[in-house]
Amino acid sequence: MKIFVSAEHYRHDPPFEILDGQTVPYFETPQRVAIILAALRAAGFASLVAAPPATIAELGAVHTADYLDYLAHAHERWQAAGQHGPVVPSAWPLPGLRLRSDCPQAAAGRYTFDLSAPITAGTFVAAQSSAGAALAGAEALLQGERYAYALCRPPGHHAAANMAGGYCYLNNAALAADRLARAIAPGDTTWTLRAPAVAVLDIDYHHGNGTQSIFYERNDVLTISLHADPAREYPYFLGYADERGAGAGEGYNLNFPLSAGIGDSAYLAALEQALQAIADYGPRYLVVSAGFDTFHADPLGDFELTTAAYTAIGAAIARLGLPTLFVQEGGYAIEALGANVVALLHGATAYAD
Ligand code: SP5
Ligand code: ZN
Repeated sequence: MKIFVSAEHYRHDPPFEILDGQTVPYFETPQRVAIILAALRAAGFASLVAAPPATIAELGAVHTADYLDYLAHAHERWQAAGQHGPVVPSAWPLPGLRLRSDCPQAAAGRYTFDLSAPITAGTFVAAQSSAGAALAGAEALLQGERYAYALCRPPGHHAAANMAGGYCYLNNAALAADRLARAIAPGDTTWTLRAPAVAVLDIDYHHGNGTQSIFYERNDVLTISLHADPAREYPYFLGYADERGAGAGEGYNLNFPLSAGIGDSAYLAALEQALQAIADYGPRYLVVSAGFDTFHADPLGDFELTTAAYTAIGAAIARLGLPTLFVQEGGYAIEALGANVVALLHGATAYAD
């Protein structure tokens, strides 16, 4: 399996986050990549490639130009305004308020939906590097690889077309899915334009709100997410079962909100339903937003999955028989993160046809 690594990820290393009102060390730490890499090497995965950073033009496929300009310059504008430390919003233009100011503090509120996406001097280049890994993974599938794994950091599935949040800045999985969808639509006579192309399966503990919103009105990318019920868990404001897509995309978004304490067997049963929906859709490619914060020991989650579950998840995904890109998302039980990533990839490759 080809593995693409975001080589510049370490340049994003925020010192703290404010988690439910408490200042704590940043959970989404550079150590996560080191731990995953060590586990992959120990397990014999040898084909590790440092991907080039994604260009602004590539990012424009799913992100707005004004948001990319914000991300690229937020930190320098923050400093120029005399602010110290990372860019973090302190006020939001919620309904009833006016979007007039574009001073750095107002811009932070406009382009960030929570307190967990601080921007440091190296954040944008790290995010470009992460997106580059996902795009390189998509290219590998287009070149005929059955599997690729993009070791992305920072993660991406909470990032919308014009908003950062939840440790995410650029939506790596959406960029990969969009590239795959665009590659097969034109000139392909067996598929009409916007015909079944790509499915995104999001197995991070948190709802993939960014991915959902990016593809909400499209029917060439089916988006499915299994996650903690947003009635009790972040991101709270999206991820409910009645969100089914809109316009041409109606019926092409599927959410599986799950209960606290869910274990391996109930989780795998829900996954089977999601996989059946993907099989019914009949895509050419699959992108998996692979988060491991569903693990029983994860400090952010309340699911009870074991390491063995990731092997079973990988195997179940493999049975779809689709060229599949795994994109790294969350996972904060760092002592088990390497083993869990290896378990997922082993589960997939062991059942490859
Ligand atoms: C990529 C990723 O996994 N991002 C997750 C970001 C979550 N940040 C906020 C978490 C708030 C947790 N508080 C939950 C309390 C109710 N259980
Ligand atoms: Zn997560």
